[in-house]
Amino acid sequence: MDFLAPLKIAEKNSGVSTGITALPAHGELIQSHSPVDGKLIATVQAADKNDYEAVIVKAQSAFLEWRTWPAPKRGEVVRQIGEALRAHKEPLGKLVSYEMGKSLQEGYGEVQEMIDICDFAVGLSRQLYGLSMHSERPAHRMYEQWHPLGIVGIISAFNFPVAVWSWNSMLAWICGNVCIWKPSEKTPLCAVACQNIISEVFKRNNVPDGVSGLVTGGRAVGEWLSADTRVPLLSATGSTRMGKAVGATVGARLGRALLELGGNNAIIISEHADLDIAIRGSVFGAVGTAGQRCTTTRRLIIHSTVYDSIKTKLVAAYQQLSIGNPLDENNHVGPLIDKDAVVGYQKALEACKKEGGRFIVEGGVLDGDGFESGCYVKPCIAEVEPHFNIVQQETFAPILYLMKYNTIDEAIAIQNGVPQGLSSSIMTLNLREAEQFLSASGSDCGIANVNIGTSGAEIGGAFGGEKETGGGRESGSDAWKAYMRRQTNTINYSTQLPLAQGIKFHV
Ligand code: UN1
Repeated sequence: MDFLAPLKIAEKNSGVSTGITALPAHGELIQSHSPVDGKLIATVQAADKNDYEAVIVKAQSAFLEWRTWPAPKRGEVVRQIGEALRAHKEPLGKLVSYEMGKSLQEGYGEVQEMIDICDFAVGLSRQLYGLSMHSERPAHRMYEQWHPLGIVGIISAFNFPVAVWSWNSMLAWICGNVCIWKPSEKTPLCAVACQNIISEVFKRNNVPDGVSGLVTGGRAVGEWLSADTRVPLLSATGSTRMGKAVGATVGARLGRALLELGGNNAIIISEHADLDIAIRGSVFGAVGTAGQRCTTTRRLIIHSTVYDSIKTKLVAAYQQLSIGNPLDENNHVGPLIDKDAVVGYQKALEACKKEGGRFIVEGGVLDGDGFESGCYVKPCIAEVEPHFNIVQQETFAPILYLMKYNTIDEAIAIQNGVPQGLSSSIMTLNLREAEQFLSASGSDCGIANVNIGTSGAEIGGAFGGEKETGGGRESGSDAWKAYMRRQTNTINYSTQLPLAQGIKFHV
């Protein structure tokens, strides 16, 4: 593969590193097979408990130095990482596409998202502002400042194998933290490639070795990070089931968890919608990344007066979709990540039919030429009732559920009537209903859009959601505050010791 060499991916790779140095690894051997063609890309040796310890110890000592670097100087290192990512955008985007299975355009888009967060973090490195307050006591000054936490653990998912790590690590670094990354064991080569790219930058800048730890592995590594009191913050992206386990373990030790979990995102299509925008937004939202984004559009809540016309247009649009090798830019939809995901998709189709769902675009697994990996499935559409069990769940596959509404209040209630709360949209040109959707009595999600689909958020906003989505916020706005500890400082420069609240105390 032409894109492996510039990323320094060998046939056998260590999945353990301290940022500059790849350490010998002693855990299981992970074979990374591409869902695109089923071929073995390369192997990665995972971390065992001793390897994990070595990375933690190195991270602890690196933190002692890294936290003393001025934040803008740390930002300068992140600026150079952004430059290195620009230089590697093509091979890294291709690797993302080949190892994970998303379309090449989306692979490039993911690397672009990394570059964008680098730029954002560079600016932020000069803006880690605290407030200053007026003290109630004379000749006293009161202010707050933000300090780094220490080791930030990052558990990332297969579906955004590089971008979500960078949202966390770039912010964590400019804040003065060191990071330890457990990538998905389904996409370990993307992680090795990122380590290889940044290690050059770190070396050039004399960054202490240990600032960017990598501990590849499965569930056990996640459990070590969750239980480890040396890891004050653990940021985890993945299923709600995983998040509940991580949240419970981190909570039991009173650590901080930043959780970005499942979504069950809906678009409300009003009778006042621009139907062309509504269709395009819905189709990209539902089939982009083969339905494997946490922001994927899973439900369309359609006004009864436009329901039939939307249905006809959707069926026509789905007929135009070409499914196949995602590295071929003529294809819209690539494979699911693996055969387990295909089984999950099939089970969801069965469950939907059993509950009375009617498929207007049939699903199915593709076989034959070009589909040898067994991971390609047909994007499909079912008419359902909002309360169906299967409609309440997140299935990581391109299955779109249609349902009808009559009043905007009813549409919002359906939209909110699921356990998850990540992303949501309304398609409407009507100002009143748009504002109602965005109001406190509107969408209960972390992201609420108007005339835009549910996926494809920009890095500048805080990203995350409510309810079973976990409540964390990553990426833009003031999400950086989650990676720091706040300290309130009061300084007395008077010759007295007045007490707050006017308390008198004489000895
Ligand atoms: C995810 O699926 O975990 O908003 C992240 C989006 C992307 C990020 C998705 N920017 O769809």
